[in-house]
Amino acid sequence: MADIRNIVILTGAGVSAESGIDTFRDAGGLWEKHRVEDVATPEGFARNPDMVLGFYDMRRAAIQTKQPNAAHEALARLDELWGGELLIVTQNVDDLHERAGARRVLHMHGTHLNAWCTACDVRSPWTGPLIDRPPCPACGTNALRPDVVWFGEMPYEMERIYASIRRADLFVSIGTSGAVYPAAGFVRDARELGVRTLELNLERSQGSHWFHESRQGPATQLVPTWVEETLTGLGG
Ligand code: BV8
Repeated sequence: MADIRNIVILTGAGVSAESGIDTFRDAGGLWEKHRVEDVATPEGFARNPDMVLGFYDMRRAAIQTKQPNAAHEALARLDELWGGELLIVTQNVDDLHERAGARRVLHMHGTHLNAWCTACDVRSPWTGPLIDRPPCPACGTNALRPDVVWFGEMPYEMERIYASIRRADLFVSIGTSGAVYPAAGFVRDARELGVRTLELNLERSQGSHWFHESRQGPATQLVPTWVEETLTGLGG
């Protein structure tokens, strides 16, 4: 453990599941109720913008009624106390990491709490609905879309993510199925760079074989334990 200084943590929907936010692929998950192609692609948005805006309005309203859980809180504590480099790369579009107090957070798939104007390209903080086509706060045009990365679109800050993985001593993946790229490929990139890799997930993910160690269980149990180990220098 002594030689671990720089840490990259990838989180997915599983870290917010115990806060009552639906995951995508688990039983009763979002993709059981909605066709990905219809609600999370630029083509789906062009075909039926009301369906897509309604889908994200529902989720944007829902996350504002949820609270961070013990996993978010433990990661915020690690962020506060860790003297080395640390970056929480989240695939989640909720703000629970930040509401728990984490600061070194990067949303590679965007956030529910911004609206993105397709006319002037400005991203504005947003908590209300978009389905009634409100004007852009910057240019007044009625061309706002959710600030999330849809399938076929380039995730955000990829260079910053790869640079952090190149400098990392430890890569930890929490609550993600490893089903969606490029995020699902980070563990392999890290492994090939000689970085130590650890998975904390309810069940083994699709990329589980790439991890040096894989622990199964709920994030609210696994994450506080791992953070304690890491802060007391006992972790692996
Ligand atoms: C792109 C935002 C070009 C929107 C999302 C290579 C091979 C094959 C396909 C591709 C490839 N490269 C690109 C593709 C295409 C595609 C892709 O990967 N398709 C898949 C389906 C095969 N990727 C893209 O289109 C990406 N863009 O590639 O651009 C490019 C190419 C190269 C380099 C750069 C760019 C864009 C993808 C982003 C799409 N947007 N979300 C929204 O939120 O609505 S993806 C969305 O699903 C999430 O953000 C996340 O990324 C992904 C997976 O979800 P998870 O978070 O993992 O959730 P899931 O439900 O799947 O799993 C939950 C896990 O938690 C489970 O393992 C479960 O066991 C665990 N769990 C549950 N409860 C708990 C728990 N764990 C602990 N505790 C608990 N309590």
